[in-house]
Amino acid sequence: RPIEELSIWDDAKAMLKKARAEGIQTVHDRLDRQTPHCKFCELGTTCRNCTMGPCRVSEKNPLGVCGADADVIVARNFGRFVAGGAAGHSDHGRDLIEVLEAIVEGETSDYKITEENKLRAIAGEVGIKTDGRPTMDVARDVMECFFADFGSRKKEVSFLSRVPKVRKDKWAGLKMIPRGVDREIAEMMHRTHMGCDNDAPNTMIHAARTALADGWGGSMIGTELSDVIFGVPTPKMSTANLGVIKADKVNLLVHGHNPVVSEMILAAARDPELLARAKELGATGINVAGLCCTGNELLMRQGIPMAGNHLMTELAIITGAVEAIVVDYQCIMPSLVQVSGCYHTKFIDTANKARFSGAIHFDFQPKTAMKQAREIVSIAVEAFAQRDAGRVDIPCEPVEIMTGFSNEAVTAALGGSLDPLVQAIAAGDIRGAVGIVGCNNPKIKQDSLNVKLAEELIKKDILVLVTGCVTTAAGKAGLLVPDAIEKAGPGLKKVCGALGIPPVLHYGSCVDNARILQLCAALANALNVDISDLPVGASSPEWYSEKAAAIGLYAVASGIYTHLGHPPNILGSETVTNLAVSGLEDLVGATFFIEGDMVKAADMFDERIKTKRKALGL
Ligand code: BF8
Ligand code: SF4
Repeated sequence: RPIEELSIWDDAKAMLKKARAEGIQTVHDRLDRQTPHCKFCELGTTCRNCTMGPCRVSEKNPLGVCGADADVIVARNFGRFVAGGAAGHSDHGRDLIEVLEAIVEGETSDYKITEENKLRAIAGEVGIKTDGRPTMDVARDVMECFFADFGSRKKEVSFLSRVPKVRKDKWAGLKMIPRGVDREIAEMMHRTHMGCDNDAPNTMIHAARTALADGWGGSMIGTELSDVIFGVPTPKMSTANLGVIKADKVNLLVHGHNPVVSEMILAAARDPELLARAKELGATGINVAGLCCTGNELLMRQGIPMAGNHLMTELAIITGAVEAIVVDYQCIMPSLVQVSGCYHTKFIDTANKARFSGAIHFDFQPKTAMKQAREIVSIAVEAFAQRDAGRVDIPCEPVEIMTGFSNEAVTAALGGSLDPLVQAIAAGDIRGAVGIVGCNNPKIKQDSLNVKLAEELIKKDILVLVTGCVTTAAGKAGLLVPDAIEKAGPGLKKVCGALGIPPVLHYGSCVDNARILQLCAALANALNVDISDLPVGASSPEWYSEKAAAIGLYAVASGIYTHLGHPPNILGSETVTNLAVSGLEDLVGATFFIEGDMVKAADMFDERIKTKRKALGL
């Protein structure tokens, strides 16, 4: 495909040209070679769950060897897909509990409890006594409580304390209450073994339960403990695009998801000794910039610059100015090792559960975190000497962005409560809110849909919250600065203008979609309604990952009308497809809708918001 069709961004296009000139393969080249994809896999009608198969079912051949039909096969595949995503987010959450454990057990001094107040607030919410108790005692109980949320001894995960009662009752009636994170994921695997759950709607209900265990369990724990350990995000300015990579500095990119590694790398990069060594080698400093979600985590809390989102990860290395790329896990294309190998770039992995052949490996542990982080930064610094200045091309100047919108920060900006927001919604200045979340997908012109939908929604006085890879998209489009109110409708312009905030708020990484869930629950509780009564929505226009599917499903199951730019691989089953795009409405008060045209998608949200406002008497 011509480069013009691959991305809306000049920095991406310049680097794609450079890649082609230098003979470096990218994700786009590989997609072209993989196209056309297998039709059965696209429809979800292929099954590899046992060795009587693999089977592919169709009109001509409607049953697998065991007798499973398209409905059963599609539901099972989708269920496992969602379980994969829930496992990713939740295992990330568990890693934060393990860091808390290391703090509580006195095994690390590299990590600390930074936000005692937040720790105590969370403890209160999950029923742990805090009055007059030492912080470490409270922390230990929080740790035990969250570890237990992963198991099977509880009737429900702890943060269901945040969910409006009507919603919980709805879930209870559907057997959709998430009991334990690992339990629901394991049960999903069990149900989809040959000869278990052979009723597609029933499998889909459990898929929703698994997703809820992610949203209100694993992800929420991940977000909340990250805040406790690394700080609650507050509004601040930063910059984005490939221009954040600096020709005169040692550039170290952090990529992946968990702030446990990247926070330490950032701290180590401020070490005066390492800085002195960088200067000795001719650099003016050490520049830590972010990619994808671990970038979002550091952006929200520390204001580091963002080099790019998912489809920029290969391209960032192609600038030729990256000394090291340090990864933890998730969404890290294995091709980055090869692309790094085309330059002086060191590719460093840090998690035993996410190793990359050909990488420099560190088994990163809380006990030794700072020491290891220093070694890693030192590798980056030494690599500066090997940089080939002739191959460096940094294609643009960075753009400004505003970040750091945690619920705590928003509440503080509103003067201590959500009431002003409720009033702005009631008055119709803010007609509703939509979270635009998720990824890039090389099948879609990079960020074309992410940006377009945000622009269309703010015009209609619909507040937009962004997380994950949509962040950099919105940022590069100039939507994450207060001046972007000029692109918003009159009501949104008035409210955001008065507060000095953008009409598109950066709410964090993908696990931080839990912040949006919490906000919705708080608004519903304030109005004494269900989440499905709110004039809100969610969207993932360019999604690709299992995690995005889990997010979409927990949003819908929580009562949030959710848009996808393209369907998951479920179209081979009418039963499953109909359930997703209409049947769930009766069960959970929301559905998915699939729409590739963002003007139409924005209109759909508009209609939905109108209906919901009317029902609320607004
Ligand atoms: O968790 S948005 S491409 S980086 S999956 Fe991945 Fe998608 Fe980016 Fe973050 Ni989320
Ligand atoms: Fe085929 Fe059934 Fe085995 Fe799947 S579980 S591979 S449909 S025989």
